[in-house]
Amino acid sequence: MEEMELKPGRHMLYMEWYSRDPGGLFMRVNRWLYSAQSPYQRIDIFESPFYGRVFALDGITMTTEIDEFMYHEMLVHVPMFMHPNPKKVLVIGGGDGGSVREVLKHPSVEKVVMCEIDEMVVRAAMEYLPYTASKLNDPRVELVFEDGSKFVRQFKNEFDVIIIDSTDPTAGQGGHLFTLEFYKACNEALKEDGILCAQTEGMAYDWEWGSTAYKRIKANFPLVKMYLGFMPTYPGGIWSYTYASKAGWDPIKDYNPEKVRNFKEPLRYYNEEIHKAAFALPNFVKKYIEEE
Ligand code: AAT
Repeated sequence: MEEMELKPGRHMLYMEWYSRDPGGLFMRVNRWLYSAQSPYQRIDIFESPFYGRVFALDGITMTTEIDEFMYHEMLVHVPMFMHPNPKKVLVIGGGDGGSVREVLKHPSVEKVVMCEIDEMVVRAAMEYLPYTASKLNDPRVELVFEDGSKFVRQFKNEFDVIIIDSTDPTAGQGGHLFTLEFYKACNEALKEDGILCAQTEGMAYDWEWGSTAYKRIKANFPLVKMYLGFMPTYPGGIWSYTYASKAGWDPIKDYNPEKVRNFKEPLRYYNEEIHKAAFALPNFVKKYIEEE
């Protein structure tokens, strides 16, 4: 049977309920592309007239095609530009491939290990999110399907940069990637001048998790700074990330914008000004992450 063109105006809706139940996000759905229950979580991918393809785990939006670049560029380029010569990178989580795609824009990178717990997420992304997953077949990429909190423990002094692209601590297996022990193991898996960067939730709704993650990272590294970036389809619209340096490199004082100015790959969000501005925190966020 020939497929009929779908007319606009009579769409289905997708709704995400935010934690604390204040309300949430809804989007028009044009057509559903994929739904499956993996051993870890429910996976859905649908097509929306405005947001493009949307990927959700257990009903929580992970990426949409219109704004995934904002999240992935901010999570990846801040640590990658802070490191003078990142060769070996570990991405934990990030099954859609967006973080790996951004890491590989850096010419110094020789190897990226991506440790994602759910192989079904990666297979679905390769089929239905071709741009986000576009670099997962690159020969420099090694895919590992395992709980990142266990996997990282086998390494000592191994990686230049570790990127934690995890689900929310309250969803699926994401909680393992927010513990004090996990951040300690990440510290040990990094080389002496290694850098860690983690997504640390939205400070508008999930400030307890944001501040807990920040404090736990701070307990394991000599220099730790939270920064923020726009992310329209995540709760609150502004997302937090936490940068940590084992050698104590400050993301403002020790930043070398030359590397950014000479960068050959086009970027749509990150630039020299954004790098500096992102570390300026609103008072309410500063208050949440203050030490007791
Ligand atoms: N770049 C996409 C954004 C994500 S996806 C996070 C990924 O982390 C998921 O594919 C999930 O399967 C994986 N994951 C969860 N727990 C673990 C674990 N213990 N080990 C390895 N991988 C894991 C994140 C968006 C977050 C913000 C949403 N509000």
